[in-house]
Amino acid sequence: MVFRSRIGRRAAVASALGLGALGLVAARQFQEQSRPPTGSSFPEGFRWGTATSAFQIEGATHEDGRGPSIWDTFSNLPGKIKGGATADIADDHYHLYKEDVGLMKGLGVSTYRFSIAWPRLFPDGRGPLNEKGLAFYDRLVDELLANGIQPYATLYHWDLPQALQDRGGWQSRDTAEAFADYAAVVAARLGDRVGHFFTLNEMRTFVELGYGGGEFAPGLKLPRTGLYQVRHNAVLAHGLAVQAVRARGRAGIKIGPAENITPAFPVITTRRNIEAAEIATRELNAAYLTVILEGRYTDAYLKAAGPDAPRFTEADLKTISTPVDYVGLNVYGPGEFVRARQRRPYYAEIPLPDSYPHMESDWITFGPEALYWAPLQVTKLWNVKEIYITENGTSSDDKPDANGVVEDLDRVFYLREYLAQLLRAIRAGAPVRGYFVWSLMDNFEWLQGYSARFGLHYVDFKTLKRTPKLSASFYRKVIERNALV
Ligand code: IFM
Repeated sequence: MVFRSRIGRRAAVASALGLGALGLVAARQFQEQSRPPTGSSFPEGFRWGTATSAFQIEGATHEDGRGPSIWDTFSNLPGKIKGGATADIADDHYHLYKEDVGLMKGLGVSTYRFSIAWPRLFPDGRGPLNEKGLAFYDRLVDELLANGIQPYATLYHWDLPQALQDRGGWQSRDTAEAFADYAAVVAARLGDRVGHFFTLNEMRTFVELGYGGGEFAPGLKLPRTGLYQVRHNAVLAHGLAVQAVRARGRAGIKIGPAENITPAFPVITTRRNIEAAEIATRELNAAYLTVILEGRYTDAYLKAAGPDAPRFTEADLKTISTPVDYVGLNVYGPGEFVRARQRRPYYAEIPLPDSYPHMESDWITFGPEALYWAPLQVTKLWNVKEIYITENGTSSDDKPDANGVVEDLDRVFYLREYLAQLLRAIRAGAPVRGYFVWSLMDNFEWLQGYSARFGLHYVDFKTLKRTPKLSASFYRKVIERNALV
């Protein structure tokens, strides 16, 4: 069949599907869903990068005056981490950072997202700055810039100074204030060269697992009231840090959150289901992105909290929703599938079965459309003008073969499928400015220790030798052409 015009095409699809005039909308959505992106180029100036975090790669946990973090304490408890691993050496990036910047150069990335270890700068959480700790980030930033790579720094990637946990941790509002003081110092000292910051990485993960389920550091299982308050303190810390960085950094400095959004997918892309998925995404993220971007907790969130709702003031909500320059999204897979329904909450969740296809790490459900729906929903729900995909990737267990080649086809295909959906989102109007693969190299993967490998580079943890995997050459080509290959 030859379609002569877009309208003609829609009408033809509608009629082929047996739909009347009202079916035109559905038919258009049907077409949009099934149409692959035409052309494969990303927008000019699109930022390609890789991401890491301090605790997962740096090692040198006792060096140059660094204080212990909650993850040092936790990972040293027997039975917490697979194989009894600790991050004392990790990738030894603290000493090998020049080599690692070389790996980035090899990929051709224009940006690098790393995190700053709060306990390196303030071993006690507050108090005098440890200059030696800061000097490491001076060296790293200078090395990146000398190689033409723009640093994007995350202020908190879960390594809370143990001293602060001992004084109440994220259960206490003081921690949010201490975080802002630390952020101000970072902005004042690194902000002349670092133009982009992220506040807290994945609030949902460190709060829910660290203070709710107890699986992550500091290993607490707080009652509901405590957990609601920790969530509030985390978003408050985000808002206070945005203000502190703006107050102390140079003019034009940019900052936003890096959150692992839980995106809801429409089970079938009818208009009603698409709208239901947006409503669901807003509710599923009520404690984090929603309150940050709206300055209020949703009615449903407060109703569900009941007497356990956090204590907060109007002033807190204003601080939490201080306008951000962009939103960072860590996206690995679908959150929930939803279908529209006529009565509140106007959506029905269809939980993913345990047997839903997943990658080597079972929590990474394979759902490339997450990179379509998440940025589009964030754009539409909150009128966000700039988005970064601050993490996306998968683990795989591929090892070097006899010729030293690491053929991580799973990762290559995963990245390709997800990037195709990201391109679709950009075509549909999502203002995505950059993308960071998690991760530059294999590293300390929290509870999994060194057994889950997310890197584009294979790391032999005995010799610390880094070897580019097949996915590194795939990514290099994508970057070189600024297009899917
Ligand atoms: O390694 C983690 C990272 O620290 C936070 N986001 C998910 C990654 C893979 O599990």
